Amino acid sequence: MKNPKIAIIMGSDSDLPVVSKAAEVLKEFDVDYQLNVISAHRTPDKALEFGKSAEKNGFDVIIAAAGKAAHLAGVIAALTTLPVIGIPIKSSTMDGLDSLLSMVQMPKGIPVATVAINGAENAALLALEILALKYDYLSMKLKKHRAMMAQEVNEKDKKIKGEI
Ligand code: RP5
Repeated sequence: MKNPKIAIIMGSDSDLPVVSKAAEVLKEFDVDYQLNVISAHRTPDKALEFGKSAEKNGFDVIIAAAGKAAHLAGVIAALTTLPVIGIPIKSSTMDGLDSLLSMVQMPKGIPVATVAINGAENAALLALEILALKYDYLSMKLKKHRAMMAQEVNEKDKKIKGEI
């Protein structure tokens, strides 16, 4: 079986500070990813080419981040049957609500799994959960990750009791 591969695309390099958090999660899980800046509005031909060839290029899941009139995830989802996870990026004027609504309100037939505004870590984790259906070792790693999170919460619980 080939190694899992995720595409992370973003509308602008100004999205990178948020998007890089998804890349960090994938690094932690040792999963390959490819990062690209592709704009549905400013480089429509590149978006079209990427979406049409994503499956042939060996990607399993696509994470698409965009802000403002955030159409990138929806446009890519229209061009492929690979799962597309959208990250609405918080823009300066409307706090990301514009991006969220542009991304989440897809017409029936073309789903985009939209995470929270700036929810890059969850986008990566959701991509890993999708991949874990096919790759058992990722399912095991995800279970360990959940157990670690629970342990951290329990430690915080103990700590605050000692403080008051
Ligand atoms: C969107 O417009 C991008 O995804 C970005 O969030 C926003 C602003 O882009 P820049 O003007 O900073 O390039 O297409």
